[in-house]
Amino acid sequence: MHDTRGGPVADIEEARKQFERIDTDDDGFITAAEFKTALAQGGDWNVTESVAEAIIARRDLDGDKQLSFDEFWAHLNK
Ligand SMILES: [Ca+2]
Ligand SMILES: [Ca+2]
Repeated sequence: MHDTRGGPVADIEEARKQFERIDTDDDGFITAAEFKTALAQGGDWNVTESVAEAIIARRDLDGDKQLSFDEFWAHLNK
């Protein structure tokens, strides 16, 4: 655990909650299907699975086609 104070960084607790909301099967990875569902629930019904895959691919650092929390978090901190 890091405890770095004094920088305007995103809140890791909030990020964790958001990640867990998207990761509906709780396996610790966000797939394109889970991401698409989350966006649809947020009102973005235009997102198709291939769009979700493209978004995942941009954030996917290790190329496994899923987002780990580290990848999700790294993206938030860009
Ligand atoms: Ca999952
Ligand atoms: Ca990945």
